[in-house]
Amino acid sequence: MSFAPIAADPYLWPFDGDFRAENTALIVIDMQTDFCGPGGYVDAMGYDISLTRAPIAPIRAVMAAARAKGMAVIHTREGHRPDLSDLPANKRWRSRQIGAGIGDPGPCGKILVRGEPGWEIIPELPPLPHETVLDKPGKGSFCATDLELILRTKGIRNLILTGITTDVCVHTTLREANDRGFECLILSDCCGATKLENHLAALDMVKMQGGVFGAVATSADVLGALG
Ligand code: C5J
Repeated sequence: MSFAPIAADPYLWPFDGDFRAENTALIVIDMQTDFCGPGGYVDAMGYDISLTRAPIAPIRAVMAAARAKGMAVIHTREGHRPDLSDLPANKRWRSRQIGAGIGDPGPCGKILVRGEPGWEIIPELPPLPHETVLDKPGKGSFCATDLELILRTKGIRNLILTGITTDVCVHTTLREANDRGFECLILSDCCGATKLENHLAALDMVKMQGGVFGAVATSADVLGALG
């Protein structure tokens, strides 16, 4: 199934007009309680979770449309093994500086640890049983995961990126994907950051140099294209 290209900024996306359900995936990054729920990691650090919760409703709408068209939906979760053997000492040390030590107990269980309540994907955006859920120990979704193999095996070339946080895990994934030749579109209202300025700056960076990392659009643009 083919779709009309999206009037994204700074170019009509995808670059060559080849936008099909079969060659495109919707990536939903780290919509976990630790990043947008009360008592989670971001909340424990003292940030305003209304910023990281803002994308929930737009993501739900895009996810429903993508599923209806048979597009792959891939979910990621940032988190560490319960024995913390994949948690770099500097990552743990830094998180403790801000009072939310990764691996330490909190209101939602051990922070960013696999299997703990805070690490779960939020109930508003549940993956379907057949959808890929990718566990990653870092910020980028390609580092220490099989994401690239999965995408190449499915014949996916276009990525529509959503999730949190815009400036950290979404941006790292976007950069990793772009360097691997994937054609990326980031949806501005389907992402959020712990600081609004960082969200806006991260979106702006995508558009430099003719679209150095891809292009930016909104959920309405994608919903319009998918019909
Ligand atoms: C962070 C993420 N911010 N999902 N993770 O530590 O962006």
